[in-house]
Amino acid sequence: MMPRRNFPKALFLGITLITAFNILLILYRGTVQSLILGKLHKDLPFPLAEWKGVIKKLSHLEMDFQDLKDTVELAKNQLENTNNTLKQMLKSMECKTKQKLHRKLFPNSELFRKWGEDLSEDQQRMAQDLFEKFGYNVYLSNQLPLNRTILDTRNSRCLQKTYPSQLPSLGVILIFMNEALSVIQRAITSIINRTPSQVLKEIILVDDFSSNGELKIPLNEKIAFYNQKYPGLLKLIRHTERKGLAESRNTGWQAATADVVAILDAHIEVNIGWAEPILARIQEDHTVIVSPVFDKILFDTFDLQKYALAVDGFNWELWCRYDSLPQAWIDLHDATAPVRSPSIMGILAADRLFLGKIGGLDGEMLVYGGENVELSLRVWQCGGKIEVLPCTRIAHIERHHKPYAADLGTVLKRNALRVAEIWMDEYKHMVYMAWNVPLQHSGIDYGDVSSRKALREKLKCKSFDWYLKNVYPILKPIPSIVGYGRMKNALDESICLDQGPIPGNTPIMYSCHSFSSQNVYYHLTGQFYVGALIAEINTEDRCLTDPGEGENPTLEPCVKAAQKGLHIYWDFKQEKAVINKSTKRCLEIKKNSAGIYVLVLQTCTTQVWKIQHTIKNWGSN
Ligand SMILES: *[C@@H]1O[C@H](CO)[C@@H](O)[C@H](O)[C@H]1NC(C)=O
Ligand SMILES: *[C@@H]1O[C@H](CO)[C@@H](O)[C@H](O)[C@H]1NC(C)=O
Ligand SMILES: [Mn+2]
Repeated sequence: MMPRRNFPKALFLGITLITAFNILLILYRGTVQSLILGKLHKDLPFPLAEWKGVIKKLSHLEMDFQDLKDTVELAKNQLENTNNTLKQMLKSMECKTKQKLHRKLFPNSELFRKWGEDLSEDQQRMAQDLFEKFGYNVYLSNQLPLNRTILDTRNSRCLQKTYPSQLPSLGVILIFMNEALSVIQRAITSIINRTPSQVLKEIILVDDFSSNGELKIPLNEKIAFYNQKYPGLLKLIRHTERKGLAESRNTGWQAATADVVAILDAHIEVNIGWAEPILARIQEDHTVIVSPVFDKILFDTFDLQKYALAVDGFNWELWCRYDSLPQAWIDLHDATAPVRSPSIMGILAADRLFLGKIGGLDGEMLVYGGENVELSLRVWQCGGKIEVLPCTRIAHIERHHKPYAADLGTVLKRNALRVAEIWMDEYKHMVYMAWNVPLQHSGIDYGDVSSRKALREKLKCKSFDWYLKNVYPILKPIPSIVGYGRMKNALDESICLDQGPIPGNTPIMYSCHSFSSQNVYYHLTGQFYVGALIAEINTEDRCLTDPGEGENPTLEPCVKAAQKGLHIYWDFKQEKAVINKSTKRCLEIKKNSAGIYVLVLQTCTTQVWKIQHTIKNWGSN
């Protein structure tokens, strides 16, 4: 439907442009003429008004006339030039207009939102195909120089830093699965060009069983070509079955021989001076695991977007995110100083032997997601530390979509439970609750954790409680939750309590689904959290509230609501009423004029509620 509608639109745009241009041309000619007249006036030895008087000065007449003739000649030439320029402009404009008239074949594709105006239909088809397959603009990548210059995003104080002349050697591991060849080559080129050759010992490519043809013989040929120029620098290891990101990283680590390993994605470009801070810091302290600062390579234009310095954190689903800089670091007033970080994003650099000693990556983590948190907890709890180095910047392509994982959520959940089981002790229930999974008989197979637990024993690692208190106090465990999950009224079990539209603070009843907007958490204290579990210091969960007037409940930030004296405490037992004993008002549902159930606060009838999961036998009596 869209392409057909779009064609007349483009035509109309073209005609409008041409018309507008003609009008401009007329105006422009007018302007040119008045400019020339202006010049004539200026070049005349007297103002026009005195012209008559001038003519009388016969001795000067001939000279003046010659002067005037020259000026007119000049003006004529200029006008001709201008006309030619205009003609050229018009021609190129017609050209552009014609190009714009290429039918947009994929008007809804994110790829063409800011890019690809001039592509023919065939080119559009090719670019869109590649985009769908890879999640970024391979068509463009194939045209960009492999050694392109990117913006140096470091703080200027990084440029004044000096590093020891003797640094440990560096091995770079690039892992990939069906990455575009030109993207991998650009990563390799950036590493070779931006790492001091005396420290760069090896680049190890790990192919996690790609199926793309161009990663077979063509990649072998490219590697042979690099190794001709830099003998022995590149190694390629190929998995013969898909093993996932964590195992690929381990494969690279096993093949490495350098003092320090940097384990990177293959869709990156390292920036100037990236390696020296890593090597110097790990030389100082071999227990530091380094996280670089990422910048973003846009998936469509491949432009670089600078990211602000931040630390790497995660939420109770163990999904990564950025947190603000710690006050202790800000107080140092040194933009180049390492920043203590609770976690890594994925990409890391480490002392090769230290990384091995603490167990590399957990190879049982599937596909991707959560493996970074697993390593982070292990590093901190088992005697290491994680730091973000502000002067180490790596540009990273953020895919528009991840072609290799249609249902990433299932894997993320499974990996998160695995991390919780191994590392999070009595706090593991927070992860279960955030994912809305029952504590017992979850039905989720998180694999065998015995060897990882044995490793934890062997390394005499600290508790998660220690980690929360000393490394990541932002996460706030909530021991008072006794019931969680979907909240249903016995009148109609196909609808669930739901946080309602965002923005907004009006809870609703809505057809039950599996998204976190229908998560409900009931506390022994009587609060109901509604929506995705946050449980953090700086961001508040929202509480079901009796606003005191009217019949509709609201959602209010819990702590603020409590401070304001709003009514957020409810009596509830499994399969009983949700009731305020003092006011005798109950949370109930009733059909509105359209026949749809809505939430109301009213004098209790006999309605009862059921919450999906209960904890510690709560509500059983
Ligand atoms: C990239 O390589 C080409 C060919 O070797 C060279 O001419 C060009 O200057 C290089 N560009 C940069 C930014 O290094
Ligand atoms: C129940 O009513 C009492 C008395 O008005 C009030 O203090 C309390 O906050 C109310 N609770 C809720 C959940 O409305
Ligand atoms: Mn990546």
